[in-house]
Amino acid sequence: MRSQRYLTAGRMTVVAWGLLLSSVGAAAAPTTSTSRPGAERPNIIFILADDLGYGDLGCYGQKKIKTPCLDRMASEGVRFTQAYAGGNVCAPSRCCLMTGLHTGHARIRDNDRGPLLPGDVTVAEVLKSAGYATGCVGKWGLGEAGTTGIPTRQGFDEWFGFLNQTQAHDYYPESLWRGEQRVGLAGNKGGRQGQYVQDVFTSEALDFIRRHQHAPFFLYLAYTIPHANNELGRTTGNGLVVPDDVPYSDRPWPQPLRNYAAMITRLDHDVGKLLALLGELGIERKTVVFFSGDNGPHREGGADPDFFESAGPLRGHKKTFHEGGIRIPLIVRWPDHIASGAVSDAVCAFWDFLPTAAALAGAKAPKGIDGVSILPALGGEPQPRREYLYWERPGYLFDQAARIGDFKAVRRGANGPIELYDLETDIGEKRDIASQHPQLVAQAEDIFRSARTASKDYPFSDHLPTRRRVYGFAAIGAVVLGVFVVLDRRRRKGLHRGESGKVR
Ligand SMILES: [Ca+2]
Repeated sequence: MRSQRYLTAGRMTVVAWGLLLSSVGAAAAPTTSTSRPGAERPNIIFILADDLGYGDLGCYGQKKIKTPCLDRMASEGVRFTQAYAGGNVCAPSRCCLMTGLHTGHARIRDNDRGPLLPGDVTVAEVLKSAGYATGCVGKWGLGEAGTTGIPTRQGFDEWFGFLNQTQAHDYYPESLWRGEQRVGLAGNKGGRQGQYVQDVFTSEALDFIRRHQHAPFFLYLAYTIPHANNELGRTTGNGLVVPDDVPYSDRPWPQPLRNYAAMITRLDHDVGKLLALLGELGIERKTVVFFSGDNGPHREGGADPDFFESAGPLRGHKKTFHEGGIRIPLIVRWPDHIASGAVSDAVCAFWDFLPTAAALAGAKAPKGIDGVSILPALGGEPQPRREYLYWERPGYLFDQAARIGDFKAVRRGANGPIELYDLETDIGEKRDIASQHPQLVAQAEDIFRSARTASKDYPFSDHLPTRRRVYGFAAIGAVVLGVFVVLDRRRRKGLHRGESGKVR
């Protein structure tokens, strides 16, 4: 793979750490959560933003939106330039993050389906079985109340937030889930706007860290910023909800854009609070913090990704398998263990998180997953070569994509033509070179067929009518319309004769 270069990362202790733990890990890891051997194993925090673009942070080239805390986090850790989300929309992406599988194997491959089943193994279950305290705060989306897919049935000791993704559009909810109980937010009762949900999540996360500071813990903090309140956006034109638009109040931008920027800066500030708490508690050197986003930037609720260049140089946004839909920011910080200010162009994806977390904890990842540990990349070492990365989304059209070395194959619809791009020379996917590389196209076609397992929930076909059916329906419609017009003319003629007769 031409792109396996490690730009500024130095060799740090993380690789030795991984080797040490992997050699003793599984045996040393306790099987119950009551015996925790170790402060020596790092805490793990994964902070996820919702619909944050590859170009939305200063450290990824953003010029208009201020993100000083995340920029500093990048300067203290490793910033990945070729990290990918699990999918191009929320639920499948999060399923990949939690289960270490790509969307060709994952339980949940599109929005609004699921839930996770008891046999699905999550990163929380892996870490819990290794003795970690596990907590989830924010937006879940992998199972509704009463199902086996909720966080407390998937390895999390503690859970607070939205189960339902649509309900998560609301930034002032009247209630949230705590464990398996619905709890009210007094400040938002009766439609009041007293508790902005991002602030509530931040307080909850800080509280979780304080309570578990002495034991190894795993915190999955899935914020909803900068996702739009789509329903509000449809009625008011502004679904970007934030308590104030500081520090952008004086910008000559439309209000939704001031709000979008303020949301991201607020998120940045909250990440800063969390990192500051780790320092305050003296646990920053034993806490690995990941920060990323679940898919590309959106154009919902009045947002304008073109104005902010939210996808950076990439083509497309959320819901596409072009790079803008799936390439996302990824920053990892672990002081004294990984290099400061490193930039890695290692190719990795959400399904690599589970095996990476397992390696950090000295736990065994389940067999047969798609992910690999990225500890080598974190330590500035080359990642072992992987044959390809694969994505699918079985929407109206069954879309698929594969990253093969520096090449990227995309197909819109199960019967669509395969497009091919060379990301090394064409990061914006402007030149389809499929006709020049029939062998690579054949390889992509083979991956699109073989990289997935069949799923009764997600049949391998388009759900839109075929072109022939569209023409057929159009022809029938034209005939019906013609007959209606002729009959109507005759009716009018008859009516005219009758009226004339009456006058006479
Ligand atoms: Ca999302």
